[in-house]
Amino acid sequence: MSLLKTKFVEKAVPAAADFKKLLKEYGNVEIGKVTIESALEGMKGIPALLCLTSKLDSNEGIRFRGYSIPELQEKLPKLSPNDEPLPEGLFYLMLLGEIPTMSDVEEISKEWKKRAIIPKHVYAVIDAMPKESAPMADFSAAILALATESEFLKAYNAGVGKKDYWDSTYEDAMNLLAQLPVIAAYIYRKHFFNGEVIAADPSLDWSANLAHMMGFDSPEIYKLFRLYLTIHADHEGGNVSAHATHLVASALSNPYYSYAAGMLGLAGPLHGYANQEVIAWVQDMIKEIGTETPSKQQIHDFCEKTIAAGRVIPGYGHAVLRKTDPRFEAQREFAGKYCEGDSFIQIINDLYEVVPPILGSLGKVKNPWPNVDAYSGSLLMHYGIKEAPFYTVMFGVSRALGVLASILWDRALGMQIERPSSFTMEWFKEKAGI
Ligand code: CMX
Repeated sequence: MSLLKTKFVEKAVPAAADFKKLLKEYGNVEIGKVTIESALEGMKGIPALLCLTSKLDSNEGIRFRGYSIPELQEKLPKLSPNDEPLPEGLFYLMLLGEIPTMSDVEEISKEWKKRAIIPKHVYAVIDAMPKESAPMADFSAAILALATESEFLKAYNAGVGKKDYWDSTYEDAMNLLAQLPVIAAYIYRKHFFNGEVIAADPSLDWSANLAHMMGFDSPEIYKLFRLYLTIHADHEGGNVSAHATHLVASALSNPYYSYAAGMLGLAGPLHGYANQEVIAWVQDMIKEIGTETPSKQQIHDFCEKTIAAGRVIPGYGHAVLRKTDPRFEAQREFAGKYCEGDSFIQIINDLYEVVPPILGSLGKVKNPWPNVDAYSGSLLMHYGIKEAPFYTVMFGVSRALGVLASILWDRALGMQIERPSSFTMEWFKEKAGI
């Protein structure tokens, strides 16, 4: 058994006993109240999910196992002191709750290289999708096609007992994480480079290899990919992609089905699709105003027009955050270091001044500040990755780190099927005293 798997089971066994004890002895302790608003407006704020991998504070932003993004940048293993952390290390941290050593990270890297095998029929499924299908549709279809390889499915069908579900789930999670960059790059090359595939370079890490297989090679791009794949990895358990993965996994669907469900949620405009919408929207702005260097007043007028048309400003607002997203800040810092003089990024920076007062003045937007998606596309554009419809796939590759670590814990703790109750309109009216 690999060191990571051994360490996971050493932690999982006592954690599962704690979990059972919590339920048995404290199961009837009340932990929050549910109002009509919280139930009918997306269940926001209802304490209803367990998430070990990360926690989101509305003012401070995300912490992964207690560590903020700047802390991850300082503490997680890096290839050189000025580099960004290796996401392999973040996976280790999210799974075990411990900062890994470089040798722990190298072990994971080695394993993922070994496991990055894609059966032929998966390529055939991607090839069969029409050119005009969205890259996220190809990505989800490919993940479903990969489910033929599911170790969980095989173990389940062979009659394995509940307490061992985590074992085959671990194998599936590790295989999927190894396979995803290969699939993502294949989809990118199919859509935008006539299907000319670039093979993985065994000397590169997980993130750099994705850039390489997409056709982009430079130390700076590799660094950007390490940052990108780190910061998008997890955002606690209630966001649509994490929750959808967890919900589907709770029915004992295998990790491929569960993660594919999460990806279909990520593909929505209010979630990960926003990273492509930001680019399309700024491009519309440039076209309409007729210059690549619009003034702040012109940007302001374009934003007002978007709102007046009943649309949202993509990349702004959040269901939980109430301040600027630290993932936005991390990317802005990267741009400040490496992308000076980029007029597109200048618009993104100007929007940061212009949009919050506009959204604030509407009186209904709970968070007028930017989220992760406001910046990410502009950085990719800077390095020549201009195909915005692909951006959500990159978000999805990163999100796999968090959601797969989480469903592994779901299996280890023996979590039950998720099944909240629903009520009729009459029931809600009666509760309201109407
Ligand atoms: N532009 C214009 N209006 C906005 C807005 C924005 N960026 N953000 C919120 N609002 C509006 C909502 O549409 C809602 O209007 P109605 O009452 O007329 O329906 C009102 O303000 C209240 O919404 P809220 O409580 O502040 O926000 P929600 O929790 O309902 O929604 C989010 C959060 C992210 C879906 C929303 O802010 C939004 O649509 N943002 C733009 C899309 C986006 O960037 N999504 C990516 C989020 C990050 C991610 O998951 O990747």
